[in-house]
Amino acid sequence: MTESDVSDPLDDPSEDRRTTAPGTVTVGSGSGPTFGVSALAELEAVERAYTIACASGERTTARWTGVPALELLDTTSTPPETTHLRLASHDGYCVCLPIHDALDGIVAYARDGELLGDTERYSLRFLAADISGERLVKGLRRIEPVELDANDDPDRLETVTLDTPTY
Ligand SMILES: Nc1nc2c(c(=O)[nH]1)N[C@H]1C(S)=C(S)[C@@H](COP(=O)(O)O)O[C@H]1N2
Ligand SMILES: [Mo]
Repeated sequence: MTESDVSDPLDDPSEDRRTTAPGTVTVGSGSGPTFGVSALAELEAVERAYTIACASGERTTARWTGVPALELLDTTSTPPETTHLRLASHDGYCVCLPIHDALDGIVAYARDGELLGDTERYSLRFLAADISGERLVKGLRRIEPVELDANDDPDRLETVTLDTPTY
């Protein structure tokens, strides 16, 4: 398969891993607005405690600093029919959340007062309350609005099992 065979970027979650610089998040499905850590830090910050609960039983709670997903989505036009947001990572990981749940979250760049890029291999992360740890995407690369029918399965747009996890 050649690149031109990929007509719908949703068919290939890793489609633009080569073209989007690590450490930036792009909002929308096209080329539009892209934020690195310094651009995010210029926006009004929120600080919230979130617990990351893994299916294995491990739990960690920290104080995260970032920008509400809602604010970022407001920087571009989002189709009113949007039902879900697809959150994709630089490592190919990808989840699809109901828009209501996703907009309640933040794109974080710091944890317990330290830039993520100083202590982790990623610099941006999605965090939200009442979302399983599995869905709190590290190395966030893109926030993409999608429109699903009631009988469409959002899992179809997810990639949560990586052969070689990066983070
Ligand atoms: N990009 C990416 N995000 C990811 C994962 C991953 O493999 N890649 N693993 C998920 C899982 S299963 C869990 S439990 C949490 C773990 O986050 P932590 O390493 O900060 O505890 O990250 C989630 N986010
Ligand atoms: Mo996990």
